[in-house]
Amino acid sequence: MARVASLGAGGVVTKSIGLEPRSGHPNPCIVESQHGLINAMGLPNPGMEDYSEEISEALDAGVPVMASIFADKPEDFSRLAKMAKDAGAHALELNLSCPHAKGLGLEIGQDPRLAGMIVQSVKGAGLPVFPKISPHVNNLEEMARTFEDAGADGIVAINTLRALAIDVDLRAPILGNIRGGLSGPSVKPVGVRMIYDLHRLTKLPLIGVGGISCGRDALEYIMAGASLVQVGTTAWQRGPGACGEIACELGKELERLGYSSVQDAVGAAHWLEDERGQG
Ligand code: RRO
Repeated sequence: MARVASLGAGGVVTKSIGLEPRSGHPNPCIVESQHGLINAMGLPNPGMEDYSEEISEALDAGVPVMASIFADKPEDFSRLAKMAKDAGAHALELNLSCPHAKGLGLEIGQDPRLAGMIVQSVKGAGLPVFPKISPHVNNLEEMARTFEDAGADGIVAINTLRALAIDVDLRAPILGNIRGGLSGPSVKPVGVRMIYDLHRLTKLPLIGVGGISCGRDALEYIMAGASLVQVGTTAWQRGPGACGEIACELGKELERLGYSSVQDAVGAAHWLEDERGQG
């Protein structure tokens, strides 16, 4: 995280952290294909107590650190939120969207009542709260309203898409967990569509993520309605300098189009639908 920040990222998000150490799913847990990356990591992490040290180190880089947390019930989310705050995190991302973890992530993030309770349960820590939602959520309007009512400070979209890869010689699925989540350039249109729809449903700030590999990709998310973007797969593939490079390219794209800040471009692509009166 510190290296990514020193190479130009404006902030960092941790791997999702739970209360207890967790080894994750069995190998193989990542497959690369021409369509992107399919992972079934299974939320491996050393638990919040140990991870707090990594958060402290990341803070030395001087950029905002967002702690991503996961649990299966509101009380545990609440404990994690307090621990993340004590470790110095500046904001919380709630993982309500990992597509391949039993009883966690997407399995709880599709239930608006539970998702709302989880958001409420972490507010006591006093940090800004950003639930991260799945592209498989099909009650987007209800979820957006739930997050607003529960006091979320913004929404992150999207997590990976449920996916599977088969080795035809072995006649078997490749991933140890069989099912995984697809990320990389091929998911970008799905993410841009979700941010676009969310922008029309809520005034909450939006964080766009999914398939961003250059400044132009970032600007697509921004014009759809995101005020901040995250980069995952590209940084994994190209190395820790990718975020700084994308930020540089974004600056040039904004200048080329006559924008003086990211804020000026947020939601810039909505005029067409507004004009048609289909908003
Ligand atoms: O660790 C994972 O397997 C994982 C997580 Br926490 C997530 O949110 N999304 C994903 O594709 N993989």
